[in-house]
Amino acid sequence: MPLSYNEYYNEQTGLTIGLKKLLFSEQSEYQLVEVYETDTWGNLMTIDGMVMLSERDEFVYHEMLAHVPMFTHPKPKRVLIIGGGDGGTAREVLKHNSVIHVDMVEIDKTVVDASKKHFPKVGDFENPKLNVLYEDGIAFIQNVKNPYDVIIIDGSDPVGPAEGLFEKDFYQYCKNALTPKGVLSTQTESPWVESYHPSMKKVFGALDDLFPIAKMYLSFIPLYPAGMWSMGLASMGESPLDNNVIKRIQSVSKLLASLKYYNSDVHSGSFALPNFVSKIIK
Ligand code: SPD
Repeated sequence: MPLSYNEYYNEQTGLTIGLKKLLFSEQSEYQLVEVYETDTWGNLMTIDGMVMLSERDEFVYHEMLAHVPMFTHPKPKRVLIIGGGDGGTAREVLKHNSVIHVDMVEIDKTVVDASKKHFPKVGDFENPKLNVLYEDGIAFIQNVKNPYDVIIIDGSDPVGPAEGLFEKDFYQYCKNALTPKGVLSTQTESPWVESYHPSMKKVFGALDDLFPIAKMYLSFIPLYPAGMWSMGLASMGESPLDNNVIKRIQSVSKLLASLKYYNSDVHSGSFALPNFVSKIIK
C-alpha cells in the first residue's frame, strides 16, 4: 500500500496526497507541525493535520493574499503580517518597491524554522526590511503604536491558536492599527466546507460593520479543501475595483512578470462570486 496523507474535511470526504517520506514532525508549544516529501507536489507542510502549503501550489495563496491588498493601497510603506510563518506572504509583499518595513508576527517559531529548512525557496527571511517577531498576533495587534498601511492575516484554520483571528474584536483592533487609507486582507476558508461557514459569516459580518469597503474574493488552490478558497479584503480608502487600482497593477510590468497567478484580470475577476458563495455571507 503506497503512503498517503489524508485531510478529511467532510465526514469521509477529503483530499489524498501521495507521500514519499516524513521529513519533520514536532509537537510545538502550540500545534503539531509536520513536513512531508510528496509524490508530485514537492514538500508539504501540515499543522494539526491540515494542509498549510506545498512547494508546487503555494504561489496561488501567497500571491492572492498579498498583492490584492498591496495594490489596493496607493503606496504601502509599512506592512504587518499576522501569522505567515512560512514566509511566502512576506516574500510577495517585499516585491513592492514602496515597502520600507514589514513586521511578521508569528506565534510559533517551529513553523519558521521548519520552513527555512524544508521550503528554502518560499521565504525571503534575509531581506533587511523584514522583522520577524515570535508573539501572539492577537495580543500584538492590541498594542500597535505605529500604524500600518496594509495588514495581512495569514493564519491557520479556525481551530486551536488561530480561532481568535475570526472574531470581531480582532478586526476592530486591526482597524485601529491601520493608517487612514489602510487596507486589510485575511484568509477565510473554503466555501465548500460547511463547518467553516459560521467563521466566514463572523469575519465578513465584522468587516462589513467596521470598514467602508469589505469584499470577499476567491482563488483556486488544489491542495486546500475542495480547491476553492476565499479571502477577505477590507479598505478604508480605495475600492479594489477602482480604475486607479487596475491602472496601478498594469503599471508595474516587472513585478507582474515575476508572478505565476496574479495579474490585473485575475485581480478584478476574483471578486466575482458565485451565488452560493455570496449567500454564505449575506
Ligand atoms: N487549510 C488551509 C488554511 C490556510 C492557512 N494559511 C496557510 C499558511 C500559508 N502561508
